[in-house]
Amino acid sequence: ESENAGIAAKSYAENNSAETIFTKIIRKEIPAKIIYEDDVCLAFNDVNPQAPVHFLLIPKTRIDCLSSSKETDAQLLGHLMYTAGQLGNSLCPKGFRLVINNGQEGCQSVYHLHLHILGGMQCGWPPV
Ligand code: D5M
Repeated sequence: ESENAGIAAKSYAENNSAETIFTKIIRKEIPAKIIYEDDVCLAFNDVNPQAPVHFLLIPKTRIDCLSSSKETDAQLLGHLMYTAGQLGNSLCPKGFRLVINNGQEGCQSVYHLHLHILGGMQCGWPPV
């Protein structure tokens, strides 16, 4: 059992160290419509928009998903949340929605933490 745990831990570590397509966007190796950038985060339009305004905000340092973030990431997470509010308000002054998909049942497909900011339309509730 401990051997299996070791294998699981290794494959998680390997998976966790793998880059995603967002790393290439951060390095400007593939194109994206970048709408904001600072030292620690980057915002760019979603390639498959689900609203008239739909962009993603990501940390430049990779965290694979929200639930794997550490307490030491709290300042970065706060900066992302604050920045989402500022960008959302400037692009969607009448309101917007913030979404973080987390893990399989959360419908996460890219394992580099990202905040979806959606707006430019009337949102509904419940969301699903
Ligand atoms: O959402 C991942 C999101 O990432 C999804 O809405 C598409 C978007 N995406 C994927 N590749 C790109 C590129 N290259 N540019 C811009 N946007 C992209 P999730 O929350 O993981 O389901």
